[in-house]
Amino acid sequence: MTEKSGKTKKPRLISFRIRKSPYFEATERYGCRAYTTYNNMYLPLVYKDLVADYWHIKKGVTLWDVGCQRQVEITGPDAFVFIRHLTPRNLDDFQVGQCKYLPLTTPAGGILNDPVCTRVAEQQFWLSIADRDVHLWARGLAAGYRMDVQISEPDVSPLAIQGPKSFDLVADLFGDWVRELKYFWAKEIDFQGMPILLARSGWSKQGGYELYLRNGNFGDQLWEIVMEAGKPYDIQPATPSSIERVESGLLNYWEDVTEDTNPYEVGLGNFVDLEQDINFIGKTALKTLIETGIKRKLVGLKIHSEPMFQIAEPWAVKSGKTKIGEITSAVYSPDLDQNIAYALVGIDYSEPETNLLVDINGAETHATVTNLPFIDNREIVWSGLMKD
Ligand code: THG
Repeated sequence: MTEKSGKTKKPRLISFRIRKSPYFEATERYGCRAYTTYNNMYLPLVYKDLVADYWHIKKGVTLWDVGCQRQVEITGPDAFVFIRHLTPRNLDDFQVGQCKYLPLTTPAGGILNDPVCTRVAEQQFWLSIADRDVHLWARGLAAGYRMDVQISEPDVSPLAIQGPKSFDLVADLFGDWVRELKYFWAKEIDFQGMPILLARSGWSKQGGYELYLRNGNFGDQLWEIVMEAGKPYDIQPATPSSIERVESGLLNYWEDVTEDTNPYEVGLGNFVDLEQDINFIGKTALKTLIETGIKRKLVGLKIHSEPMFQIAEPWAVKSGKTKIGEITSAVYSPDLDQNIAYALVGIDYSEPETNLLVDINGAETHATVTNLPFIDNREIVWSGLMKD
């Protein structure tokens, strides 16, 4: 772009084609320096720098625009039975107001998505999806099954408040009852005229809440109210942390989990119930997998090299000269002062303490298999309350 003066103006690399969340303007105003895309929306990546943002999540409280966690809403007389066909998880005890992490499987047993599902009402469900077009899958299936359901993407935009100080801040804002709200439970509230579903959840293990705003027009207002109330706690805007989530054992779709992986390989076997009556998609394939046994497993790796400040690639993992797997995520953990990674490796190499090599751009680096998660933060997340 050339202005009259002849000076070149820096182009703003924002496109109509990618959707903006109702918090987008706020994220720009608050200094977001880079975005990625997720469900065809902008997702903030970094404010100060990845390590500063990470420490703030671990020590303080942070506000994340996660509006890209789109909701696929399923309603109608067959909504519950329909949801039950999408997932291997047993939903017998799924109550209104509860959220459940719900891997969705393909007929071959691969993972199609790993949303959080909220039962908003008896026959109203939100699938808070990872980065993949679940509504298309759901519409096709509903037609094929001839089920009486409506599938839509409602005006709902999650905003996450994460970090150990989130409990005090959210209690200041919404009342002390939020301290008693159990992990993965939600409550509908009217907050200063804004319709919100407030859930105890979020993609970190530092404790926190997600506010599902049910009217995008209030996006900026809600952001500002939270930032203002957060001042005594030194709240900072941040983003889902690529470092914290690996420390804590959270999986990322398209990295650690894809359609090419199944729940047993990536440690989600506890979300599969083959005994239930429902003939969910992938049941036969998963039964066969259990009988034949899995050939690969997602493991933790400690990589013994200088702090790694580069974007990981699917580097080859080797035993001697033989390639036995691939890195799916790798970061430097400042807390552990250690490079940590997930790798999908042959089952024979998945035992803790196994010594392997990672080929990082041609440099063979020693690595050791380790148990997951790298850091067990359950106490912070549950904060003294039992999960169910
Ligand atoms: N919150 C909401 N929507 C989301 C995410 C989220 N959509 C996209 C993405 N994240 C989906 N993936 C995950 C992965 C892990 C978890 C949540 C969403 C998670 N898992 C816990 C664990 O692994 O310990 C709890 C699982 C359980 O016991 O039910 O939190 O973060 N709204």
